Amino acid sequence: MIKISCCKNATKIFDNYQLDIYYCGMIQVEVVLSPALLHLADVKDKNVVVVDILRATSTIVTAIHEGATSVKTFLAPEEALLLKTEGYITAGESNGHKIEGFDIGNSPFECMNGRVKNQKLALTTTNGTKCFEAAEKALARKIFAGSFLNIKALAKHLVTEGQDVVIICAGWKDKVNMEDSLFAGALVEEMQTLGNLNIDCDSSLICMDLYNCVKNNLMEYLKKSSHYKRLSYLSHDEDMIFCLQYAVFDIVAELKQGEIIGLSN
Ligand code: 3SL
Repeated sequence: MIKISCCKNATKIFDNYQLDIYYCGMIQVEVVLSPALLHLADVKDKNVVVVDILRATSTIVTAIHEGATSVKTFLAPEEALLLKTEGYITAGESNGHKIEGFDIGNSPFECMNGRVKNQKLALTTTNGTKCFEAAEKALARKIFAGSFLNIKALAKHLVTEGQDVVIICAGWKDKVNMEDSLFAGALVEEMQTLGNLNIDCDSSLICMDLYNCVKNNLMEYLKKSSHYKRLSYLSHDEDMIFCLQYAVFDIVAELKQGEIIGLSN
C-alpha cells in the first residue's frame, strides 16, 4: 500500500493499480471501556464503533456477511418479538440463553448455511444491542458494528472516512470486560498502521498495550475472563473460537436509518 498525504480521501487507478489515498489529517480516537462511562465521552458527530466481541457484534457482522438484508437491534425481547409478524427472523439471548419463542439465538453459526440470506433480523442481547441505541442518543455521526472478523475492513473504512472515532465496549452489565477491550486495542493498532491517529486517551493506550502483550494467544488469555467461563459453561466454546478469527470478512456493517446493513469495501 502506498500512503499519500492529501486533503481528502480518494481512490485512483494508475496503470490498472488501485491506489488508495488516505486523508492524513489527525483522527482522534477514544475508547470507552464500558457503557457506564459513555457520558464522559464526547460522541456527538463522531464515528462510533460498537463492540461486543462475545458475541453480539460478531454475530451481526456474520449475519451481514452471510447475506442478511439488515439487522435491527432491540433492548427488550418483547420489542424484537413484535417484528416476527413483519417477517423478521427473531434472534438473540438473555444472559447467554436463547429466548423462548425466538427463531435463533446469538450464535454466528446460526446465521450460516443460508439461514439468514435475504432476511431481516430483529436482534436483542444482554449488552451489545443497547450500545447502538446509546450511540444514537449521543448523536454519533455514523455507527458501525466492530468485530475481529472484519477488523481490517473496518479500520480501512474508518481511516478513509477521516473522522474522529469513539469505540464503545459493551462489557458485561456495565462492567469492563477483556474481550471488548482487546478488540479496541487491536482496532486502534490497525487504524494506526493506515492513518495518522491522535491517541490522547489512556484507555486506548491501555487496550493497545494489553492487546500487544497477548495477541499471539488471545484465546488462552481470555480463558481467565468471566464471559469465557460463562459461555464455556453454556457450551458456546466453538462460538468463541469463531469470533476471535482475525480479518476473515471484507465487509463493514453500519447502522443506517435504524437498521444495520452491509457496505462492501
Ligand atoms: O451481551 C451480549 O450482548 C451478548 O453478546 C452476550 S452472549 O455472548 O450472547 O451471552
